[in-house]
Amino acid sequence: MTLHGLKDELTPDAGRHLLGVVDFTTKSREITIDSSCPRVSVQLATTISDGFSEVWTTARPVTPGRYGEISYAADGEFLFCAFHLPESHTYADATEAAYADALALTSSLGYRPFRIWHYIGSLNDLNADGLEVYRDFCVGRARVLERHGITHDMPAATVIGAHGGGIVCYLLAHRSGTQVNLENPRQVPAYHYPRQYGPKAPNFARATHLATCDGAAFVYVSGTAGILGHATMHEGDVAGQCRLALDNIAHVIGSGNMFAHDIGSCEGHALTDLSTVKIYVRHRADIPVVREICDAAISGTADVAYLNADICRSDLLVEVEGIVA
Ligand code: 3EB
Repeated sequence: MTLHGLKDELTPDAGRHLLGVVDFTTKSREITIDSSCPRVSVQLATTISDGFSEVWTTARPVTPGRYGEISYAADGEFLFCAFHLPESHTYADATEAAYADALALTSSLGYRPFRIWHYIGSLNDLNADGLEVYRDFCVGRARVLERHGITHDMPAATVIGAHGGGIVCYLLAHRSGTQVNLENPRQVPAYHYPRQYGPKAPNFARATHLATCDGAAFVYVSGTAGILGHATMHEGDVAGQCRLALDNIAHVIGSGNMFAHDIGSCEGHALTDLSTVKIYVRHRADIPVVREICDAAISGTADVAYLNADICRSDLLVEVEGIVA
């Protein structure tokens, strides 16, 4: 995956094929399938020049398709799929239906999801029933997973606020790699969060290790915040939360945690091994202090994007996700 400036037409490098494109831009648009793969837009830029595209490519030719409301493309080994739910007063039912379709599509084609992103407008606002939109979304997701008997062992994920446009969800899945979903012993698994955070707990892993059929290995790190146990730490202190989020990531990708998860082939990683990073900052004015802390911790050659966005708990000020490639 690479991050590029926004362009109408994207040309993959020689020998590569586009699998999916996500534009972080000023307007939410319907998902299109042009130049043979889905193109998704997330309303998270303030000006066109702030915008960028997240571009997923593969070495194999890609076939696109639609399944109900889901747009997808697949190359026989990797699959990218996405859906968009329009702005609504409640989301649980629509989330349940679309998630069910996404899971049905991936499993019927023989793929297993290894990384999921969700961008949700008005994330911390209350819905028509007085439930926070994030918690409303969690109810819909939990219902599908319960129906499939999935209690844990979900892949890495992100849920972040968008500046508008309902819910956009996209995921990556693989067919014959080896996937291990990682927890962080310093953090309570999300599916065990107590009821104070909402009627249905979230369900995602802290990271996913993927050894591909081509012999490559990746760690996809979930959106990670300043949480220890299940509690938000450093309330009101964006620098403290940012350092803790980075510590949490260092712990998840480090050798001790790899060993604890029986990933024998992996010697563990450090923050400087992250090659692509997205950093979400609740208050735009906090971006410089977050940037100073992250730039000192992350490699200068990494692709790093800073976005002004809402985060799942209203007391969280910063969240960091990334990929070790
Ligand atoms: C947290 O650790 C912060 O609901 O799928 C991060 C990543 C968060 C994914 C999700 C939520 C989710 O609880 C919030």
